[in-house]
Amino acid sequence: MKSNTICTVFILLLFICLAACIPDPVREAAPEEDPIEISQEKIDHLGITNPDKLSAASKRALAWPDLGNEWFGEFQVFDLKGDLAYEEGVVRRDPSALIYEEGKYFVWYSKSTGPTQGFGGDIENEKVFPWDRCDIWYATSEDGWTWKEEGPAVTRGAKGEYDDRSVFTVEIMAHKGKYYLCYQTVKSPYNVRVKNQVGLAWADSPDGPWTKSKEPILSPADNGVWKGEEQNRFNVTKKGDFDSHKVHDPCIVPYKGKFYLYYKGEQMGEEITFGGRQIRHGVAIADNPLGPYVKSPYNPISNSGHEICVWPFKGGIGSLITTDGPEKNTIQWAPDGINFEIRSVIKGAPHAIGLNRALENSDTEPFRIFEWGLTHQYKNYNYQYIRRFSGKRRVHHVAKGASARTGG
Ligand code: AAL
Repeated sequence: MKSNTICTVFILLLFICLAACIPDPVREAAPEEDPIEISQEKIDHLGITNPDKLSAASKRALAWPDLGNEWFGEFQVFDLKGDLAYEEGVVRRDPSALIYEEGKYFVWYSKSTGPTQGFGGDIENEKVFPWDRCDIWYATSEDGWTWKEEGPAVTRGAKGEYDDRSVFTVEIMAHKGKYYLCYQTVKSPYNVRVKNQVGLAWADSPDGPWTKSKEPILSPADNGVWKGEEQNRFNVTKKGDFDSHKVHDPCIVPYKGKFYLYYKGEQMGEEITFGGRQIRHGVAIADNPLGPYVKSPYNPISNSGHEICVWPFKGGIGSLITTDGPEKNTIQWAPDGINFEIRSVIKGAPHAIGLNRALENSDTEPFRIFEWGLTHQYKNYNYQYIRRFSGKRRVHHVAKGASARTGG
């Protein structure tokens, strides 16, 4: 062999050796999958044909936490009687939770009158939303069906105050013999870029009188940047945090010796993403009911939802997620009040639910909290009214004429 042939062969061999030693980046990037632990019982329960050939769906089913069907259920909605029955020309919406005191249920809600003109005209004098120009009213009932409207509880502030335009979407917390209402506030002028805040009022009795906080207890994040001067809420240079535009639907829950204020965030430059509007929930925590409330660094704590509907369950917090986002129509639970996981998917729940706090004491049946409560419904865009829901776990699927025991 000539010396340059020997040299070529040597170089070739060297390349082959080097190539064998260099790790294959594609192969290395795909780590070995952890083998899934599968018991015969589980395979039988899930009806898997061949455990050596698992579809993506079967892999997900095998990875599910051990859940029964106790988080799954269905809802029905009914008309109320008395003063909360539908009334032409009046908006009653966003009922608070119900509390039971001195033999009566109490509920608070947003109330306004007259139709909505919207943002097209004279926003100084007209009504831009059904929840514009609202005050917070309350009603009582002995049986939860027939209600007596008792009068206003918290009214709008004087001109120039942070709540001079509307006080609305209220929640109640009863704690150690005192009562706290938290609610959304807007200051005039109500244009599409106006920031919305949260106010608080407290009293020694559910009938008041209520003392209002001089300042809001929660405000939007201040890190979004509007683009241009035009009143357009979609035009931004920077969107900012999930709650850079509005903090809405506040609900305070006493939890682990502190006060967790759950709320919905609306973001400047909100988009429609998969599953609906970009709505996410956050939480702010205080040592005292009156605050100061400090936003959790883990916010947002949901990627979906709309009105806040939260309740204590089994040492953690349950949350009903409706309306917007990829996880809408799910019930979620967080063992620590912050890290929520999906526990069930439901057909669709009544909107703006006011939970019945008198049902809160079950630690074994998560769906019991939905036995009955209040919700609101749109008669049309101008007028909404309060109704009653009942929720039931789904435990049977039975053909006509068959019994729940034998099926068919
Ligand atoms: C409600 C709530 C908030 C919104 C509007 C009034 O159901 O989510 O209160 O601002 O709709």
